[in-house]
Amino acid sequence: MDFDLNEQQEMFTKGVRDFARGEIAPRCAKMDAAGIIDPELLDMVRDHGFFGLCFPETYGGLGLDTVTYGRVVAELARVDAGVAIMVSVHNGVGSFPILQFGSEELRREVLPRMSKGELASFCVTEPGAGSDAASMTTRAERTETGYRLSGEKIWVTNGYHAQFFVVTARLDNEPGHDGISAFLVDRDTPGLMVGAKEDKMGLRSSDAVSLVLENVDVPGARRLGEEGDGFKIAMSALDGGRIGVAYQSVGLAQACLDVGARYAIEREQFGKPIATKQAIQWMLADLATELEQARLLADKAAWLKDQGRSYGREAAMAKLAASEMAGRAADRALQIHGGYGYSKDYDIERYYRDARVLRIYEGTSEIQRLVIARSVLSEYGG
Ligand code: COS
Repeated sequence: MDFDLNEQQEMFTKGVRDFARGEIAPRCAKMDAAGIIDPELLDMVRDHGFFGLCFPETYGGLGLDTVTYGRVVAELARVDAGVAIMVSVHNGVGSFPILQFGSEELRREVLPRMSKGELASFCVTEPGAGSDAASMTTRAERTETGYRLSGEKIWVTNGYHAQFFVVTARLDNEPGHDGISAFLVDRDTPGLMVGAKEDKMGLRSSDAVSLVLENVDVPGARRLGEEGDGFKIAMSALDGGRIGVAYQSVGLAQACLDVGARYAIEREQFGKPIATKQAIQWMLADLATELEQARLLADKAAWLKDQGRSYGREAAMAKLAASEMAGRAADRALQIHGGYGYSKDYDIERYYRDARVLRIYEGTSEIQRLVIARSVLSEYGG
């Protein structure tokens, strides 16, 4: 067993760390206040190839393995978790359905454009269909040339900038999971309306919008997989997406450890740095230990994916453990800061807000437990 990254992975990770510190860090506070990514930074992210991390080189991407990709997401999240989720959604749930289930012709048409920075998004959640994704009501009906889609999607990450929307819809009112199909919809398709951005508590450099589809005509060639495959496509995309969120959580928790430890060393009370107090040391020790546990779980899930082995259960475990850990990490690091941590003058205030959604999106902690429990019970005949 080898826990070291190879030389290329190390180099790549260091390059991303330097980019994040040099270009993203100076912009974080402003982007958080404005609730939007700095357009200049978006161009830089695009030019540096962050939107083609996981695509094979034949489609213009960098062809990274999942472990390296995870390190990239973590390094971004260590500086700005919003930028990290933008990159992660694009490379994960936004493009995986095309890479895995699109026709070769569609892949050749679309993936090079995505690699160059035309953003992708994933549209499953609806006002009445959150954790129970299969209860979606967005409709698709067959036409002479393909399909016509109508309905509403919400919490579409990247939707404000996206050119491509992976949309799931119920075909011909067929009930159940098998009634759902998946489609790739271009932004400029008549009838597709991108709604206002959510005014979110955290991850404010990343956008999430609602999407209204009114008689949106989609060519048959833009269906992903077979008719009725949409639910499974969405679920398998989420398996990979959850690895991305696990690494995002690891990166954010690392940021909490960074600022918590530094503050503890600098801050003096009772005549000494608070880092000399056991109460503070134990918080840092627990944070560092849990962070390491979560990183190992994320690496295991990513490694399984790279081996072409089944990874849904491990992805759910990694997402559950890492997102819950990031919440505790932010809470501990804020506690170490005392009253100052409650002020916007310190990064920990943003980390605390950013950490909260990790336990919710791409499947709540409760859904991860459900996925894990079903997998465990099935081993015992349950
Ligand atoms: N990959 C491939 N297929 C999968 C799958 C996966 N990860 N998970 C389930 N399926 C298949 C099942 O095998 C089943 O197939 P068959 O009908 O052929 O047996 C089918 O999909 C239905 O599965 P299941 O019965 O488990 O579906 P449920 O309605 O019970 O839903 C949960 C399962 C709750 C796990 C699912 O709805 C879920 O993940 N919800 C959370 C959604 C989410 O994460 N939303 C966030 C969106 S991004 S912000």
